[in-house]
Amino acid sequence: MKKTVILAAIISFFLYGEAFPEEFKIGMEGWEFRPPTIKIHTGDTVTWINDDDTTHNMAFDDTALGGPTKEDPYKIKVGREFSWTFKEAGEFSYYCKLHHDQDMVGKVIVEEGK
Ligand SMILES: [Cu+2]
Repeated sequence: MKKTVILAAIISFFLYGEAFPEEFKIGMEGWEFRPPTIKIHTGDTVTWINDDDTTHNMAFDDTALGGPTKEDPYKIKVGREFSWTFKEAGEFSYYCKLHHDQDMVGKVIVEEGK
């Protein structure tokens, strides 16, 4: 992280009493999400990166989230990525529709921002 970003985070924390939004990365590798479960806070962004040698996709179980779901999963080709910012707290399960049968599933646990 750049020094200016860290400084901005510190100032933001003291001025507003809340943490600077963070970005988390989840790899798609060996037909698995790595790590399969992560814990974040509201306002944080998660980026899924396809490090595999085959196309994957991602779909949330929760259709109310407004993101990609079973009907319209987001296709992530090799080397491509997909980002989503979580605005509400909750537990959001997701999966790769292509490899759901192979247990390619994951979960994002979102806690209320501090
Ligand atoms: Cu897949």
